[in-house]
Amino acid sequence: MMTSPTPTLTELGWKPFFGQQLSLDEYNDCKLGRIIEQHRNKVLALSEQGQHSLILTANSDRVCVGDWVLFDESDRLIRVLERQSLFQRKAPGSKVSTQLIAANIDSLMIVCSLNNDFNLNRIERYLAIAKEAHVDPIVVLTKADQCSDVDVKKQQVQALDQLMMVHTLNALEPSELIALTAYCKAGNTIAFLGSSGVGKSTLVNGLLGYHALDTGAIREDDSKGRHTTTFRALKVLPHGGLLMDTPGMRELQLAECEQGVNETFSEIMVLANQCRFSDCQHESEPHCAVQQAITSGELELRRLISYQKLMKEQAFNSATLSEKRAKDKAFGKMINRVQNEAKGLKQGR
Ligand SMILES: Nc1nc2c(ncn2[C@@H]2O[C@H](COP(=O)(O)OP(=O)(O)OP(=O)(O)O)[C@@H](O)[C@H]2O)c(=O)[nH]1
Ligand SMILES: [Mg+2]
Ligand SMILES: [Zn+2]
Repeated sequence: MMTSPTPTLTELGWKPFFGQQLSLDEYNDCKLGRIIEQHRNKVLALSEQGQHSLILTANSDRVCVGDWVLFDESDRLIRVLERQSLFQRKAPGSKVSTQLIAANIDSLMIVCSLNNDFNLNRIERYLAIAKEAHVDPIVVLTKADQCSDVDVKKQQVQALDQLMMVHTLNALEPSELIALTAYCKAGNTIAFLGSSGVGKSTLVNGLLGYHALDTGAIREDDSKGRHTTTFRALKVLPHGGLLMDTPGMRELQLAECEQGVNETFSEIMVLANQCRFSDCQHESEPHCAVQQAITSGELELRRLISYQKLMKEQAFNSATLSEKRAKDKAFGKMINRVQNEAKGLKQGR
């Protein structure tokens, strides 16, 4: 494997936005680094001095890959700097919380393969989290070498957003990655998200020019990936730019993503403005511009169904989250009260 000298802060993606957040004391006394790897029990930061395995406690700020962090001489985390962008989802399974996916991302590569994984509804989910984070999405359709109707599928993706960049390629063919190198500008951080087995690690290796990350063959019976990548990692490109590889996601449930969903379906927003009722649900109300657009063929029914599904999902998850936060807050207050009362008793008050 190639070893490169420790990058400078600028090469790691440092921007004035982060510098403005530092106090003079922090600037003089703290160490500064970027989270480059996040494992189940370990978080690695890279500073101009090298790698640090950070010590976190139950009270530490939540961190995720891409974060800029301050830590002390013993590598104890002090705080996380305010993020310029953040991708998050509802934590998978029955947990009521959000999961931080990646921070301070400049471009998102939504990776989807042109074999059995191809799914427009899924791409719309990723678009919603990108829009919510104000990050430009780029769609990369891999395994073009295994698909007989590449142009049809590319058109379908382009139809989701005429202004979005959509690339089709064979990720195993280095010459086909040239189109993606244009995004790899010095200091730019690019995250790769998508299902398992679509070729995220293959793309990152190809752009790096060496085998930095493990890749794994997909299952023969159903073409699904085997979840080869198990942790998120940020890799510095030799010619500038940073690439973030992530484990394939089984489910991407949206939470607190209303604006992102609305922006992803902006043509429905435009139509909805023309409905007679301002609270039109676009179901059976009279003079519904959205339903009219479906009848005339201007709007695809799939788009409306997908929009409504994602909107409901994010609203439900957001409500559950705020309910839990309210409960936690009340519980915290109760604990404080009990502790204060106990103190009072001890002191004979
Ligand atoms: N034919 C072909 N195979 C590809 C292409 N991209 C990736 N592969 C293969 O697909 C398999 C999965 O690739 P990975 O890079 O491990 O996929 P991943 O998205 O990182 O998957 P996880 O780490 O499980 O999330 C590997 O066997 C790759 O060699 C492509 O464009 N064409
Ligand atoms: Mg991988
Ligand atoms: Zn309507």
